[in-house]
Amino acid sequence: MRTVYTEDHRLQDGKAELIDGKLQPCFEMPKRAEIIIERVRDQRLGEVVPPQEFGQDPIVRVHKPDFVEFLRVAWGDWVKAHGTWDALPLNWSAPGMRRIIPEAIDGRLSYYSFDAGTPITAGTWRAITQAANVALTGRQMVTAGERAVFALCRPPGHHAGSCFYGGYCFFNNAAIAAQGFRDSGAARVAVLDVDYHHGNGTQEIFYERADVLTTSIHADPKQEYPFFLGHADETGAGAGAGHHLNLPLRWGAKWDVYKPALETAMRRIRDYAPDAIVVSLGVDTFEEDPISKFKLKRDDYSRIGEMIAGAGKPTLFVMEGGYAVDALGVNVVNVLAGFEGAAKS
Ligand code: OKP
Ligand code: ZN
Repeated sequence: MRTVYTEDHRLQDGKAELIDGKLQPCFEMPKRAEIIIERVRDQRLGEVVPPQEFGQDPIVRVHKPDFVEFLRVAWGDWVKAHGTWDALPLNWSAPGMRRIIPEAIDGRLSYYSFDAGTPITAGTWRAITQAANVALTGRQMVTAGERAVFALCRPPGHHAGSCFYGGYCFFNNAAIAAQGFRDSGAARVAVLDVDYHHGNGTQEIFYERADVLTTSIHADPKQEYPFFLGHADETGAGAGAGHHLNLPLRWGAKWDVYKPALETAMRRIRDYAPDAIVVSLGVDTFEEDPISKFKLKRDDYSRIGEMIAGAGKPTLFVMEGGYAVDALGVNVVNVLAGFEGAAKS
């Protein structure tokens, strides 16, 4: 399996996030992707190729133009107002307040975000457009006939919606790729999100559409971030009714409860008969993850890869979360190698 990768991800290197009541060093750090690419190379998973440039057109297919433009200018506007420390929002519009786009940069950060864990920095724009290019390049390779490709995106994307950022995510790389498959001839695309956190952005983007089936296995939003979406009764709306599947699991979930949930998701994906599958690949379900509370082990990731291969569809893996940095390369490559082993047999 080939990997798409660029060192430009290093340009997203935030100083701090607000977590557990403290400003702490960002868990979402450049080291994450570096550990993963090192393991990809050590294990000889396959060739590593750089992304091509696709411009803003495929991004505005899933994100609103005013949101994209905000991200493009946010750092410059922030520096004018406050200097070169990272940009973080401080308050949000509560029910009863109004959604009028503020002029001041502080207000626009608030308007377009949903948490204080996602700093905008000098290199954010380049890093996030390149992460989208990584996903789009992988999409193109799969469309051209590769059985599977790994898009080593960083920063991640699945919390970012049509007009909001948060949860370390700015552009929804997986959604941009899924839309890219549609725009290059795929009639139906399935998204499988195995990150520990609910992919609220991906759900929001495709919620009223039947041409992209979205499925997510994640920590129950009654217990876990992002809290306000990801419940089992959210199944799609309008034309998309019945085309979303949430499989929330309680804190402490081990392979014995994770496996049947993944079987359920894969059954739904098989029934949908998609032309391609996009996997939002988070490995923060790992037992040693510092911000998560599932208990998967290293070998479980090989099984996840095998089960995804069982669908027999062209597959694009898009990197999302995973913060146990030392084990990140092993766990991610276990999924990919597990997939390849099963795809061959
Ligand atoms: C991004 B991805 C948990 C605080 C959560 C944000 C987590 C973003 C995860 N105590 N802070 O889904 O891996
Ligand atoms: Zn996550």
